[in-house]
Amino acid sequence: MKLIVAIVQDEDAGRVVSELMDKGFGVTKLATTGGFLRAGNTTLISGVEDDKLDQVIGIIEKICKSREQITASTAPMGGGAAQGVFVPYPIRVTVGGATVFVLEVSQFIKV
Ligand code: 2BA
Repeated sequence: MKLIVAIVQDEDAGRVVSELMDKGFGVTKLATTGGFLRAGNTTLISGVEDDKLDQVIGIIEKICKSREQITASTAPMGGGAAQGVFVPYPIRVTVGGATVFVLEVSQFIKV
């Protein structure tokens, strides 16, 4: 058995959950925050039998689109009086698709 941990964009999460549920997979949705953008994203966890792994990854791949986001970055100004002054400026980053980790499950227990 595998545990899939998929970090997806909030916009895609609802559709991924619906499709996984429709196909009979269990899934848990967690509200998370990305370390770089400090913006909300969604982490989905799903335990699946080994032979279903490709099917679940296929669903995530099909629904999750990469998008460009504008975020504020800072760079120090030049020398002189401006030295040490940080000015925010917009930068464009491409955010996943989905970032997916697949972990081996040693035990699956429901009590
Ligand atoms: P964030 O950390 O908010 O990152 C959002 C996007 O910003 C990233 O998209 C990437 O395109 C860009 N980015 C991240 N760090 C950067 C840096 N140091 N310099 C320039 N651009 C940078 P994705 O790679 O698609 O990641 C989307 C989200 O997936 C991340 O949100 C984070 O929550 C998670 N993630 C990505 N890699 C991870 C990892 N190795 N471990 C745990 N979580 C990860």
